[in-house]
Amino acid sequence: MDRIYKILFSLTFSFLCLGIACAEDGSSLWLRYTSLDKTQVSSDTHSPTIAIARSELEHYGTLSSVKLVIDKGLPSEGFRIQAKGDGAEIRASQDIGLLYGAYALLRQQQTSGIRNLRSAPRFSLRLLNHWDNLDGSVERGYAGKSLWKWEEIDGQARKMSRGVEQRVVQYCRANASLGINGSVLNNVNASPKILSPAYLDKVAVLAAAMRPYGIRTFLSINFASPMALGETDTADPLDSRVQQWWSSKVSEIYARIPDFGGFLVKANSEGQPGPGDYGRTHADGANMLAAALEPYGGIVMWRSFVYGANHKGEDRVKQAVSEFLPMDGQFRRNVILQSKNGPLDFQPREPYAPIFDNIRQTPQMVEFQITQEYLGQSKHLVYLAPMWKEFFRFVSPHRLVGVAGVANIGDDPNYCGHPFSQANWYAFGRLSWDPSLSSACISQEWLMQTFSREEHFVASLSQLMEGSREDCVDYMMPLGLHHIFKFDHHYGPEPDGFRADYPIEWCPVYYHKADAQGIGFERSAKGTDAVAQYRRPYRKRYDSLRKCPKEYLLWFHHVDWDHPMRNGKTLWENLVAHYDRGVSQVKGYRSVWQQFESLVDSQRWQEVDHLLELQYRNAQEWREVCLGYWQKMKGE
Ligand code: GCW
Repeated sequence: MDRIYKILFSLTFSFLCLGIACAEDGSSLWLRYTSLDKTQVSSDTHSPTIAIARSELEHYGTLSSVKLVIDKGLPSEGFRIQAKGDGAEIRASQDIGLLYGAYALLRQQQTSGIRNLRSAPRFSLRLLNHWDNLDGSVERGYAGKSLWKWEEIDGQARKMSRGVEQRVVQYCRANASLGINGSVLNNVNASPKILSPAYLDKVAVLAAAMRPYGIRTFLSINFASPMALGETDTADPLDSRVQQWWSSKVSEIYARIPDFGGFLVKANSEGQPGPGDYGRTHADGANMLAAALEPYGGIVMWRSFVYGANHKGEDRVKQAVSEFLPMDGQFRRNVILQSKNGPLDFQPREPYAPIFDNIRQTPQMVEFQITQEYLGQSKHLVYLAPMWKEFFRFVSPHRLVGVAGVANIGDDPNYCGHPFSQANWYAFGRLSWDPSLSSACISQEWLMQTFSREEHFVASLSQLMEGSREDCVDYMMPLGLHHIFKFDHHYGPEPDGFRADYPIEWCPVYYHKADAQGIGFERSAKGTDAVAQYRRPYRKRYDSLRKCPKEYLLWFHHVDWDHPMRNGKTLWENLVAHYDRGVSQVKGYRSVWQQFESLVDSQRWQEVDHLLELQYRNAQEWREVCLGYWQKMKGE
């Protein structure tokens, strides 16, 4: 009897364990290491960062020993891994390099197996931009509320509650595992209150948690802060009281956060205040802040996303170059111009932003959007690495000092909403370290660590992910169409969108210009001449209706519905074919996913399965609404 009970007990116990193992909520991200407590780690120096490297390796390493060695000959932040018998040696010139090396070793362990590797980051600034508001909401966030729990200020500002701390630590581990080295904590539509002492105390607590993981803290600022906080009666950057205010504010920040990174600024854009309010230029504004930050080594990241101000009426995609080109050369050395990858606004597809061709003397950063504002939010499986790789085909990483990614992170259990949206955080981090990695290699790594190493699974899902961005372009807005989203939330289709009380640049009809004859925005020399902002050979190529790549066709040209395209079919037939292709691709996602039910834990499997069904229904809606509307415009 006893024995039977024992067997029964152990069976129930194993089922329970299995149950627990099955119930994954995604909170482990790609760091699903098994605790083995096997590896002996030695190092010749000690620091909080090295302590983290040691603990990660001691708990999760499979090798018998790992030696951590400081080697000043290696590049900044880089590392070298050398396999040695049943152990390995990690060398780096700084502590943070050793931590990066430790995570790289754990990644190898979960994917390719341990091998010798030398690695160093391509960009010195690899930042997440959080559009988090002080009321806890996240602008364009689809994964819950802000991870920072801004409500815990005042009495609570000096420490984080336990639950928050655990989530923040997991966030830091995830970032350090990719090499992300900075976080802008708050929305670019910034509240002046972020610079008040209570919030700065809170920021200092977050900064302290992030510091050992090599993550520097940055803030977005509101240009009118001194005035909004009631401390000056102007925010004119050339006014000495304003300059003085910023200098002392900056010194207040550095007193709390000695390694503070600097400011990100959205000024005179979409209603935000800026130097233009006082007849001053963006350079005047940026330089005033840069002067305050300079003594501490801080930087200003000034966004070029401005339209509707000084160049009102001009084709929106031309306005950044029109505004900033005349100022190139006027910025202080610690100012970086930060521009979105495309000239409009994070559309599923845009040509690259020509500001990267035009600005020569000011350091530049690219801003990608990890959160899928215009790509199905956290409801559609759309893997963004192919889009970012496409950008780097046109803009060489050598022209940039950094990359910023608008984060898709919130307080949802799995941080990102859709389980596959985690792949976009992962891919952003990997590409910010090494933009030459292929998007397929990144998705394979991610799949192996996040779900399963089973070969068929990895091959099938990585292929699906690889095509998902193009599929999204097809079911939403193929052939260069853009911005035909529903007002404001930007989730579904609204090609007929027009509201007289909105700026025209927010109305879909401004962008597609469909009429009885054809569709598309004429940006060739015959139209707004936006093509003139591009370098050769793109300028000519985009200007010519015949030579323009079909993926940008309706971005640069207004084309007749019956225009014969290279494949012998008319524009209209091609449009229909693209929408059909997009929808049928997404239909296929679910059958692929259903083959792997037994391989994936049930919670995440079901979540993805439901979302894929929703994505299919949404794709059908996009096709029906858009084709129906175009047909009406054609007069059918
Ligand atoms: O894409 C638009 C978004 C706004 C955003 C703005 C920007 C933060 O719809 O939500 O504001 O761009 O990038 O400044």
